[in-house]
Amino acid sequence: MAQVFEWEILFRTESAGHCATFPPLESRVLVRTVIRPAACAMIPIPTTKDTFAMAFYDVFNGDADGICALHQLRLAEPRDSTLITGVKRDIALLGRVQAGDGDQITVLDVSLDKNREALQQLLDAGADVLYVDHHYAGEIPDHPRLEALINTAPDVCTSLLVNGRLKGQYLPWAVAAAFGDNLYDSARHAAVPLNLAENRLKALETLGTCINYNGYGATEADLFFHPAQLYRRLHPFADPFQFMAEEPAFATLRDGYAEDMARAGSVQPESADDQTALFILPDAAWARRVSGVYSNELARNHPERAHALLTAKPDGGYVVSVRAPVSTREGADDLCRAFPSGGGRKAAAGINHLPVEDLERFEKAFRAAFAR
Ligand SMILES: [Mn+2]
Repeated sequence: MAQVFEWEILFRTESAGHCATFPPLESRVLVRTVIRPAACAMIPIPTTKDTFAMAFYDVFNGDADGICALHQLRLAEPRDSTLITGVKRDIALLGRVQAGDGDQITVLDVSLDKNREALQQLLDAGADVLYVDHHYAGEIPDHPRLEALINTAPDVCTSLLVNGRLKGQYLPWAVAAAFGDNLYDSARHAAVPLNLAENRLKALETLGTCINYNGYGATEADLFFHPAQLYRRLHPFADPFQFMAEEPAFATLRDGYAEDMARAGSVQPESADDQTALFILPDAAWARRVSGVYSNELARNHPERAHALLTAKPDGGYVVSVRAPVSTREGADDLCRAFPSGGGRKAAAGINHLPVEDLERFEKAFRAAFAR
């Protein structure tokens, strides 16, 4: 009689300090060894076909919306997953996932259109994908292993979509995220059932703004916290007010934000009228961090005006943030997609690299796009 032994081996790495480039945090391998009575077969041979390993990947935008979407999902359904994220503009994230049969991938707040090829490959490899997003998606693949919750309406964000899926279980985080995505009306509307005093609502606004602010930068070196690290700091707190009171990361972001915004406020516009305003910020870490949130604030303070914020890059050219007028929330995506590295949403979009020689063409296209 042959004897069969089975071991389940658990590989595990500690989660602290790990980020996107690390291997899965946990995987299980089932090894079966058969020992037969014949002398020639006394050496145990693990049979690879019995090997079983399933991995979880959480892929998310490094801004407030991406982080708060994942936070809500993982409060509801805890998972020890590999985190794949980066600076806010780093949206081609799915290509970094190496997954196969039975692996579970959750993708939050990055355009499906920009991750289409990687998504198709992962689905073909046998992975299950939950995709929640509000950016331009193009055609959504029809695949039995893909669950897509995608809504590109200008007044929703990924965290609000996740909140709907979780039936409002962690609503304060979705409210903070909506503020972070500059969806102030949506945030206040969503917050109604919470019955918050105005100062508490304002605190959620500050929280969303600060987490969002942390995501902006050319590279992770510009950021106060790697978005995966910020997510891990925040994840122990189901209550956002407790997070703000107890976690020092919040004070770091709040102070950094105030300082960077004061610097940005002293920069005069290159051009400004009733319809458009264009600013150029210098090549500096503070400018790269603050450009996105500063353009959100400009957009709110001048709701009838479109805004373009260009931040000079060290090797020439500009990173561009465009905000459509808050009164219409339209046209930013079309404008930016007319440039090779452009993309985004109707209300807020950007260009990752605008060569210096394209500056004039951009200025013209920007004014034409929002002329009334
Ligand atoms: Mn978003």
